[in-house]
Amino acid sequence: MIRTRSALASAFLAAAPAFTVCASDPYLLTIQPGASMSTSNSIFAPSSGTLIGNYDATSNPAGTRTLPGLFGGSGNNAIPLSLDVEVGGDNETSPAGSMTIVTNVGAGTFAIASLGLDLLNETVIELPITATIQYSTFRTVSPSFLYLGGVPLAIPFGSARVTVLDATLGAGVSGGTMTPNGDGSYTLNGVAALDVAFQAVLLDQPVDGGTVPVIAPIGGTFTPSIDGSTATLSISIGISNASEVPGPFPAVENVPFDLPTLDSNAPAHVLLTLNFERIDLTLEGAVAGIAAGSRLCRADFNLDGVADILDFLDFLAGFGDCQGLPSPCPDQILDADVNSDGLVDILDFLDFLQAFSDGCE
Ligand SMILES: [Ca+2]
Ligand SMILES: [Ca+2]
Repeated sequence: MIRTRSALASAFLAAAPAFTVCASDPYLLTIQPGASMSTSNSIFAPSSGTLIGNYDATSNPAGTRTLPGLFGGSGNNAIPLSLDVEVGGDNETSPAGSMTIVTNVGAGTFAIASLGLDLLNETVIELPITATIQYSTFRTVSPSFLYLGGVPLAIPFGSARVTVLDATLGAGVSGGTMTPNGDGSYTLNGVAALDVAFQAVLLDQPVDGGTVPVIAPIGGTFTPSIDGSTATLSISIGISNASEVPGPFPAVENVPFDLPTLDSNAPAHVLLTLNFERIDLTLEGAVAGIAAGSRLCRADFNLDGVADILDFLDFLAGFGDCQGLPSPCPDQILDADVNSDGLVDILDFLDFLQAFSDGCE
C-alpha cells in the first residue's frame, strides 16, 4: 500500500515544481497554565417529601418527636413538606485542555476540528445551599416547639459541589472569521458548538446533569510563527446556558437536619426524606487564557492522527467536488483549499501531493 501511494505521488510530483505548503493549516493548541474561567452558577431544585423527629424508642429515646397540627396526637409522625433547594455563587477556576483549529488565511475563515476542555481542572466548585421549607402546622417534643404552617422558612443548608464541568465539540458548525491585523496576527471571531457535561453533589447525592448543548462565542488573537510551524491564540470563550434536568432522581432519605427553635442551642432534630422533581441549571462562564501549540501534519488531511491512503482519498473527494470553487470547500474542516488562497484549484492538488509525499514524522 505504501509503495503504491509513493509511486502515485511520485508520478504527479515529477511534473510539479517545488512548493512550500502553507496555511489552510490545522494547529493543535493547548491551553497554557494561567488560563482562568470565571463562573456564575445557580441550581434550583424543588422537592417534596417528609420530615420526622429523630426519636427512636431504643437507639434515641431522648430524640425529637414530631406531631401534626396544633393539638393532640402522639408518637412520632412524618410531616409532609415541600423543600426548594437553591444553590448559587461565583467562582474562578483554571481550565485545561486543547483544541484543533484549521485556519484558512485566503478564505479568511477558521474552523474548530476538535476540542476538549476540563473547565474545573481538578478544582471543585463549592456553592452555598439555601433550602426553603414549607409545611403544614406541626409541633415537636424534645424540644417543644410549634411550627406554624404556611410560612416559607429559608435555612442555610450546607454546600453543593460541582465536580465535573467538561466541554467537548458538539454537533454543528464551529468556526468563524479570521481577519488580518497587519502585524502577522489575526483576529478570530466565531462560535463553538459545545457539549457541556455537568456533575454535582447535592445533599451528598450525586447529580448527573448530563450533557447540554451550548453555542459559545469564541474569539481571540491568533499569532502564527514566521514559518507557521507554531502558533499562539489568546482565547476567550463565553459559555452561557440555562437548562432543566428532568427527574425522577433517587430519593434522598433520612438526612439529619436541625430545625431552628427560639433557643439556638436547642434545635429540633429531624430526618428529611426528599424526592426531587427536576433540577434547573444556569451556567454563566467566561474562559480567558493563552493556547499554544504546533501545526499538524498536512498529509493527515482528515485529522485522524495518521497519514494514510484515506487522506489521499478524502482529499481527492473534496478536490473533485470543489475544483474552481471558493473555499472553504467542501466544508470548513476538510477544506481542499490546501494552500489557503481562497480558491480550490490545481495548485492545491499539487500542494497536497507534495505534503502527502513528504508524509508525517
Ligand atoms: Ca489521516
Ligand atoms: Ca487554493
